[in-house]
Amino acid sequence: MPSSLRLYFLCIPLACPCGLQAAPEAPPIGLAGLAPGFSQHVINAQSTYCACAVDDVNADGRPDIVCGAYWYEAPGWERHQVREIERIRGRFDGYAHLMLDVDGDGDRDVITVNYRSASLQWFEHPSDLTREWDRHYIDLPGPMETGRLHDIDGDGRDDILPNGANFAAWWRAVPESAATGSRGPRLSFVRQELPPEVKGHGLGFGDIDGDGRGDILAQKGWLAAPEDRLKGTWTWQADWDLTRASIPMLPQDVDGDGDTDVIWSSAHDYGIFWMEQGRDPSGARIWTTHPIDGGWSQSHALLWGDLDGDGTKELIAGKRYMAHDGRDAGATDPLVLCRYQYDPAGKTWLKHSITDGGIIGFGLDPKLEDLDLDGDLDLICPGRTGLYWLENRLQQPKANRPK
Ligand SMILES: [Ca+2]
Ligand SMILES: [Ca+2]
Ligand SMILES: [Ca+2]
Ligand SMILES: [Ca+2]
Repeated sequence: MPSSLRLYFLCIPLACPCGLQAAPEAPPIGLAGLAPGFSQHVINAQSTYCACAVDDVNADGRPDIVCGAYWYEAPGWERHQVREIERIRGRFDGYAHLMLDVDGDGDRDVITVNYRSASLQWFEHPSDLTREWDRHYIDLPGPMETGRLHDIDGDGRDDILPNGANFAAWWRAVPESAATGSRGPRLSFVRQELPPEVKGHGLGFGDIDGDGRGDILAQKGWLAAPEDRLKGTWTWQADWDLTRASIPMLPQDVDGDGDTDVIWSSAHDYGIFWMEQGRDPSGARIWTTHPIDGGWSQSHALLWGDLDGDGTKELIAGKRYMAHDGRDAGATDPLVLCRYQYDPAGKTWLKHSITDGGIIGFGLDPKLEDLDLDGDLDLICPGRTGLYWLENRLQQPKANRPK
């Protein structure tokens, strides 16, 4: 553990019942452990929010960053207030930041999925950006680890899929009639129940059985989507029983044999794995687990994308710093971010370190987006050790190009 991180570990407040307070002093930022091909940018070293989003908040053509109480204006990352954020039993609310134009006025609003307030909320992008963003409650269903947007009912519109700790449901985005002069319909969100087996730690969305419909993956199995995803019955398939799994779990055809495999990691312990889909002699679906990396712990959030620009997507994983305030296995190990490329010839994964022993973690909802619009995907990393942009140097940003 680097001495700077050890110092930070000792300084971080483990619980604070007293509401908002100043963030702890962050350690000095070093470039140690950063892989070639990336540049590290400090957006806010004092930020401790665990989710972020990328959106052109001020509509100037440059993507900005939304993270917790603030949005940061590109290209200089000037900080602007979004709202005050409640700290509940030592943690800031906001376990996912999902951008969607909820009120149909043409700008994207931010939906938050929340554990300690047990709420789904959305915050209205104001026309006057000097104002705070107004809060709207969607529902109070119970604690949620985090959540993601997916088109669950197949109507072409994203819905909300949270990872409920003690409930099983998704929220269907329903367009209401567009008001005069609006840019689109205002959305309401309608709770849709799911079989209770989907409760637990772990969540994913994708077509497991190849029928073209997105299924829902969970800690102990998956739900097969019915033809009518609103009125039909989602059928539980108890195909696996994982330790607390990542959010998301990634349904991907890893080995390119035409069926969907599942990449997942142990969110609060060591290990990243993939489960290979196959058939037993009777034709029943079976899963064979293969390790990807057992060397580091707390990879809570996984990303999937073409970071190295070779035309093939890879797994990107990062450690979530202090997921359970030091109680998880490997909680004080160095922070790491890695990408893993499947090698079909060797049937193995090639590991590439992105950062090793640095200050950057992945939190609960990091983002993979082309933040500087230069044609390559960048990593925007929120967490309890700050908010950082890892600039991908595959392409040179246009603004920095010599004239
Ligand atoms: Ca902007
Ligand atoms: Ca809006
Ligand atoms: Ca496969
Ligand atoms: Ca880029």
